[in-house]
Amino acid sequence: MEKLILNGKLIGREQASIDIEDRGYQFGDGIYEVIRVYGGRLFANEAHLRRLYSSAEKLSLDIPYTAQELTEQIEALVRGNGLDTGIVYLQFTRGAAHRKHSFPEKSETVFVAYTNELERPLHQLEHGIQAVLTEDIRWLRCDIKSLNLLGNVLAKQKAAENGCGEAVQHRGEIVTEGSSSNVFIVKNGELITHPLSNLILNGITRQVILDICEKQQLPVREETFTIRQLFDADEAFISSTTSEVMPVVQINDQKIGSGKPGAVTRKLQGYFKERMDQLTKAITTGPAE
Ligand code: DCS
Repeated sequence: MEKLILNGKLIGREQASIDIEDRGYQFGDGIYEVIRVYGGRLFANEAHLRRLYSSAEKLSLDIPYTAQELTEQIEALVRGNGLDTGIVYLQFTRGAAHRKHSFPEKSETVFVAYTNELERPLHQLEHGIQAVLTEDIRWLRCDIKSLNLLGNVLAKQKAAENGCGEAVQHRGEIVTEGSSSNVFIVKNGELITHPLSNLILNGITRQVILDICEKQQLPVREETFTIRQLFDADEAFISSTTSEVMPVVQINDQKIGSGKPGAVTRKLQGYFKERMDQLTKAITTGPAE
């Protein structure tokens, strides 16, 4: 039977139940993470947990486990479900209490984690995706990975209705991020991506890409760019846990660059794959514990 974690216990999915007055359910009062699993291993787990604790702190939400304890629980879940390639979804809410907006005096964090099988999107990674442009109507704390995702949901729905894989959001002239991804452009060999602020999520894939760029001495600017710069770019791509380094070859009716995944994007995909391979290789060649 498929297993999940409910408040620290590994149980069968059918055994799990959540109070209808859970504040996650009623207010979206909670946070989440999506961690990639390749070859049964957690990719960039430490960075995800760092962001999780940061989101929790910004919402005064208690996480009653250390990073070490959480990692052990998640690894046991992945093993228990025999997951090879997929994701782990983690969610923490402020728990159940009689419905009132302000924080309840007494409530206990409710923690749920489950796994899903999910293959790498190889076809799209090879050919790229199309995107639509949409106004960023979200709140002003997009740095918090909160359960309040209606703005993101509506943006992604617009993409789906237009047969596109992602919606690229903008505030005024400035491109912020995708509905569930960060956005990069390449111009004259240089990468540009929105700087960290309250307007975007500090994407873990974004962090990995910036680290790769530093190691490989690829020039990057963490600066805002405009819609016009996006359309004039040589290349564009989005980054996320599930999409990795995903070329964007067309936005609305306009091709980006040649209309094919660009050379810098390809190069980054290669380096990104190396990081994945390092992780999975560690299973067979890593030191025994
Ligand atoms: N920006 C937003 C709004 C996101 O929702 C995500 C990922 C990102 C950027 C990229 O962050 P990561 O590189 O850390 O994934 N959203 C997760 C989600 O909701 N599903 O998959 C990833």
